[in-house]
Amino acid sequence: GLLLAATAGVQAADKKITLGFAQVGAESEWRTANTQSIKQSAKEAGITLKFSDAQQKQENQIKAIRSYIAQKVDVIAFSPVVESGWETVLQEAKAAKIPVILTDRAVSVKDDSLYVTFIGSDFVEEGRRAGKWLLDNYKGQGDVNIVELQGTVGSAPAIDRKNGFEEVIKAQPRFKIIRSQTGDFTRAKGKEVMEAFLKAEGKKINVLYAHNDDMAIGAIQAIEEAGLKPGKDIIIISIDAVKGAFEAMIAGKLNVTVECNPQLGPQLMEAAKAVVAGKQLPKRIVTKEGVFPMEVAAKEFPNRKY
Ligand code: GYE
Repeated sequence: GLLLAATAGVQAADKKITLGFAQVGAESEWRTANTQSIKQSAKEAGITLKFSDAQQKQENQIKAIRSYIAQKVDVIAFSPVVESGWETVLQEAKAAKIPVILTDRAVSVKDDSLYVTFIGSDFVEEGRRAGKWLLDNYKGQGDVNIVELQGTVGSAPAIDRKNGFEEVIKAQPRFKIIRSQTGDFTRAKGKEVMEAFLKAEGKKINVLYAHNDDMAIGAIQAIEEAGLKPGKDIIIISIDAVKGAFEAMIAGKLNVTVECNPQLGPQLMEAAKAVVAGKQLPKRIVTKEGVFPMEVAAKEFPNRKY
């Protein structure tokens, strides 16, 4: 009896975990680094990973999650493209007794028993840091006209980064957001929307706040094509701190980037193992991040991992 029980225990501990992960897409440098982190750390943790790319469409993510339920994976994890509209599929996972871990982006659901934990950044705080950098470092006098490139409509980082930034700049009424539109977190869209901003407002624009580096990098191109100097004629603030942003800062074209760490893989694998082992997890696991202005870019660049 004892021996049998011990063997059963060993088998349970050794059983390979299968994790189904529904990724947002491949829209940015951040996302590419995030996907790499998840694949790499699954391998290192000995977890079998089923991975799908939703091409930034919620319906594709829902389909992927349903297929993971049908395949009876041990754990489902996903980075929800938008905040709302998840109740039904999360209830299906719960009914199938498959635990769900959220990574990177949050959902808005009334019943928080629909997921085990949410691992990711504090996007409101990132927006505040961007706003604080602006208030502390802006040199010019008079009104400050800001244009904003928002992330994907309805996504947690777009909503939160907007709110955090506005909360801080409200303290000084001369800082005004004169235009705000989505660039869907991509370079191509960031460039396109910045072109429209420049057409409408021209030299009135003092500052660009982009919800991610890729959109800022796209916008830098638009600004140069309009004959203006990015980083000088227009002060540029963005979020993520990917390598492309460091290159732009070293070239003097981007003024600051607020860090958002995409390397969530190791924490996710740890959480997946813990939940399968029946351990309790905190409802919220926050990642640690910094702020990098242009002046430190060259020195920091060799240390960057994504
Ligand atoms: O900032 C952006 C990506 O959800 C934090 O998504 C992530 C955001 C990131 O496309 O570059």
